[in-house]
Formats: sequence, C-alpha cells, structure tokens
Amino acid sequence: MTPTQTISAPVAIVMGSDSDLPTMAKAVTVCEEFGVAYHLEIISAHRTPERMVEFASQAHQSNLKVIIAGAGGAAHLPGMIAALTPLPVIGVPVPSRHLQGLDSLYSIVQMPAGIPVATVAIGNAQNAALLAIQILASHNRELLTQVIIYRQSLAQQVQTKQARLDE
Ligand code: RP5
Repeated sequence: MTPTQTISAPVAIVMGSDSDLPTMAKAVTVCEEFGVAYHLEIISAHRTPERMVEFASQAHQSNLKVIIAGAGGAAHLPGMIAALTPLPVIGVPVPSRHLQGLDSLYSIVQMPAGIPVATVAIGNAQNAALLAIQILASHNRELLTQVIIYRQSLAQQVQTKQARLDE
C-alpha cells in the first residue's frame, strides 16, 4: 500500500471493492486519454475503515488535487472521504446488484450542508474523470486546451450523426 503522503498523482480514483472496477475503469480510461496521472486504490469504508481515515485525512499533504470515489449499495466511501479531506471529492454511484444503483446514488448525493460531494450519474465514472480534469484545468492552460478540443470532438460527432440523417 502506498503511503498517502508519497502519492505523486494529482487524481485519486478509489473504490469500495474490486467489483466496482468495471465501472471505475471508465475514469481510468479518461485520465489516460488526457495524460493525467492517477492513483488507483481499493479503499472500503466498511472493510478497511482505518485505511480510509489514513488516506482521506492525509490526502491534502500529498500531490493529490481531487479525489474520485466510487461505491455501491451502502455507499459511504465518498461522503466519509469528503468529511476527512479539504480536497474536492467526486462521487460515483456504482450500479448495485439489487437496486440498480439507486441506493448508491441516494447514499452519495444526500450530503449534509457543509460537506459537499460532487455526485455524477449512476455508473458515470467517465464524467467523474472529466470533472476532475476540468478542476485541474482551471489552473493548467494546456489541460484547458485539451478539454476544449475534447468538447469540439463531441460537437463534431453530433454533426457527423446529423449529416448521416440528412443523407
Ligand atoms: C461496496 O459494496 C462496494 O463499493 C461495492 O459496490 C459493494 C459490493 O462489494 P463486494 O461485495 O462486491 O465486494 O462497499
């Protein structure tokens, strides 16, 4: 396990279980596409609570700037990390086996005033990574340019689809 204070990446992608990885891998892919380094770790609010406290309370003393936290079911990880760090936390509700992720969403999104978690849609780890990158880009012109180019590519995709409809 990496000592938290030695983490050199600006983005952490943490998740409650390896069963969350198929969802959270989408955040990994986006970070890799943008060339943003990330720290990937399984941290469980319930099964490894001491590691959660150690990681979250020391994260701001590392190079980390933003934390993406995914969990499913009783998804307490993002909120507990947010309670323990001054860094921005983005929560990913992981689709669950029995309630399709609605339980995860409610567990993550209903934070009390004062301790925000920026919650994305159920399963949308892609948006979590994009938001993390936009946070970094607010102080990084090169990354900001990459975000602008990415948005232009989205617009281009829509135009291509419309051109097919028009044929
Ligand atoms: C949560 O419990 C994890 O985030 C995961 O989504 C869910 C189920 O975990 P496993 O039983 O698959 O390890 O803590």
